[in-house]
Amino acid sequence: MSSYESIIVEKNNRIAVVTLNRPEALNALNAQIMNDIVSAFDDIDRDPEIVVSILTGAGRAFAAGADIKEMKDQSFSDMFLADYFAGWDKFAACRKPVIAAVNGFALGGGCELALMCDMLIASDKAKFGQPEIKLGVTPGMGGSIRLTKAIGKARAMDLVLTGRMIDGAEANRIGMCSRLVEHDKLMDEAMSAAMEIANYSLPSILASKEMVTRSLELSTTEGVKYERRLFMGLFGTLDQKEGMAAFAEKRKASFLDK
Ligand code: CO8
Repeated sequence: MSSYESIIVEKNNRIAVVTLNRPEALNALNAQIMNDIVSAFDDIDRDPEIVVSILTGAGRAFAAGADIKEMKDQSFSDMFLADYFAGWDKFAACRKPVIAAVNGFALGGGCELALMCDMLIASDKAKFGQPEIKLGVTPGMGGSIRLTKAIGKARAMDLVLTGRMIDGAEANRIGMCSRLVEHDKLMDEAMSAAMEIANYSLPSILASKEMVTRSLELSTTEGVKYERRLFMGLFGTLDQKEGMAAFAEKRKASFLDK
């Protein structure tokens, strides 16, 4: 357990669980919560004991968006000069996988934060949406790009232009999430996925995240080349030798993260 003002971080058995903890404001993303997340994930990225994280929210929201009360009186210059919310790019650049366990409202910046994560598991109480249009603005934390890549143009336009909310079942059906579970089983499901990942070798986990993430920005030819370089690079690790030897010897691999 570590001490941050607006989040809770628990680390155990190679897994960090990070909980957004402003339930009275439905975990609205203010500067404090962003700074806490940036600092926690910087620490997680450097921590050799941690391989994978779960990000979730306390109470009835994952995060109900950027903090509207904090933003409402900002001018263009205020936003532009402060590079308001650029910290989220640091979170999105975390090299270790992050599983979003979406427990409730994931709206606006909250939906965009879930989309920055690598795997997205939704509870049947989750509600997703990009309601910024109702506030006279647009998505501003990467939603127009990540949401469109996740669910396609027509569906992204539908959410961004109408501002309507969809439930976890619909989000799962249209490919925003990879798993939908009963609310009470959300953290068990996220933890079991994290434990499965945490069994593997860190170099191949990092390479997997890197290549899938980069694939969204590269052409097929460049992406395939990039993937092959990373794949070949893993033949320089002890864990590739161990993983393949264990297969040949019909035993469980014992990885060293080396
Ligand atoms: N910001 C600040 N406070 C919030 C937010 C928010 N996004 N969402 C909820 N709260 C607060 C409420 O004001 C309320 O506080 P209080 O008790 O002091 O009045 C408390 O949380 C509980 O909320 P409600 O009473 O409204 O709860 P309901 O169950 O009635 O409604 C909803 C829940 C539907 C989720 C409702 O709270 C809501 O519509 N919230 C706003 C959702 C929204 O519009 N989100 C998008 C925000 S804009 C955004 O995210 C842009 C991202 C890009 C920024 C990039 C900058 C560069």
